[in-house]
Amino acid sequence: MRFKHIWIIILFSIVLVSLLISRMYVSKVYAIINWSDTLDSYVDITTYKYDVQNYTNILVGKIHDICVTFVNATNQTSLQVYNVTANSTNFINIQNGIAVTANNTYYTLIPNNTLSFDVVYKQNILNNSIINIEMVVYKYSISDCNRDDIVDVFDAVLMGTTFGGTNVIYDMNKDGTIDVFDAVLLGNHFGETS
Ligand SMILES: [Ca+2]
Ligand SMILES: [Ca+2]
Repeated sequence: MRFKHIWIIILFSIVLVSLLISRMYVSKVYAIINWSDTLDSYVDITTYKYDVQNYTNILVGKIHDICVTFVNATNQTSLQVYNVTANSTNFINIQNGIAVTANNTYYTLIPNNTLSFDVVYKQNILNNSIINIEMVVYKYSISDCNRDDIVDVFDAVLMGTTFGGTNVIYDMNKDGTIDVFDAVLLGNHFGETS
């Protein structure tokens, strides 16, 4: 009898997790921003701030997920190493014109957060070169944990399973803890779309 109950719970959990995963990340594009940085001739310069690009989330009650993509670099043979950073987080490493890590990275930008980009590391750049970065910005309700563009019971379940944790996606009021205040906020935003 007890085994039967365990199997029912396991089956129920598998179905619930499958449903949650299948409903995640329905893309809702808010904006596409292209950034080009023209570089001058430098040789073995290891730290250099240049032409910073900023993007700020000013939407109250909304979050932005930003996907950053390295598009291409012209005059590739002159590009040895680039590091692209955002809020001090290293985003993309590029070697010889090819992104080697962290391309198509998602970054969650909460209200009043600013995303900044710049190339901060260059090496053996012999001629003028251009680096192209594409930012795809998505907009969601601050309580839409699974990013399917509706705040509903699936978001409540996700928040419940992360209760006591610190993950910024499930921490709806962005105070560093997932607790009863987030549950109240989810209640206030229930049924909301982007
Ligand atoms: Ca949702
Ligand atoms: Ca919280």
